[in-house]
Formats: sequence, structure tokens, C-alpha cells
Amino acid sequence: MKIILIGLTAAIISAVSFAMNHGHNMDHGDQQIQFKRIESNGITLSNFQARASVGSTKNSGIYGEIRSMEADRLISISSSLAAVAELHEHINDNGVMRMREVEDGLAINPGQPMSMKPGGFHIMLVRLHKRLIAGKFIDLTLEFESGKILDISVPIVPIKKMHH
Ligand SMILES: [Cu+2]
Repeated sequence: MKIILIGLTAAIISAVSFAMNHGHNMDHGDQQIQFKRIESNGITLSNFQARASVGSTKNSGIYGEIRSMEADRLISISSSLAAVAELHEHINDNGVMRMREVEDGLAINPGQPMSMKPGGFHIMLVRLHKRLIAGKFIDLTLEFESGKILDISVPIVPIKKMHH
């Protein structure tokens, strides 16, 4: 059984109104859009950001931090803008950094933030339907083992501005 979180609608509305507000300022250029912290039913998401497309690359990554009040596991990810979204990790394979899919999802322990960042755990977007443009948003659905589902809007940022 899936539990749709009550806080969700509010989270989406705040993300949308934020996007609209930002739209007024777009012409001024350099202002960085930021992901608002979302707290919902014991799960806190912060600093989520998607990497803007470079050239015609069809893949991209999403990073961010997840906290949970109780032990949980991020098991599934999807977005309407990508054919596939996978949970990845980087491994050192005899001196060569490689990415591979995390088989059983990402464990989130209480009081211990699960951090997804370049070079570590990340969400991999595979076969994007369109380019990710800096300043816009990408929708993302996160599904947890507990049955919790969060629909969020993630700001797209140019690679040079990403938080590490
Ligand atoms: Cu990857």
C-alpha cells in the first residue's frame, strides 16, 4: 500500500510559486535558484539540484540530501523528462572511477543524512526527453521502502554553480 504524503501538495505549490517568482527575475541573469527544504512525514529533503545538460548529452545527474526520522530506504526514482532514472554510486575499480547502479536502493538511517553528490551516490537520469536548461525545474518522484512517495520539483543548475 502506498501512502501519499499530506505535505506533498503544499510542497509542490511552494515549488511552483517559487518558480513563478523566479521567472520575474530571470532577465537579471545570475541569480541562483535554490531548492527549498521540504519536510514531509518524517522525511526531509534539502539542497536538491539537477545538472544542466552539456551539449547534446542525453544523461544527467541529480544530487541532494535526504534525512529520515526512521530507518528507510530510497528504492525508486522517476521523472517525466527521462526514460530511466537510476540510483548510482561511484566505485574505484583498480584506480578507475566507475558508476554502477545501486541494487537495493539507498539506506537512510535516522539522524544520519544520506548525501548524494558528484563523485558519490547520485540519481542518474538516462535518455533525457529534452535538454535540461539552467533556471528551469525538473519533476522528480522519490519512492521509499516505507511506502512514502514524494513528488518534488528540482532546480536545474549549470555545472559550475553546483554545490559540492
Ligand atoms: Cu551515474
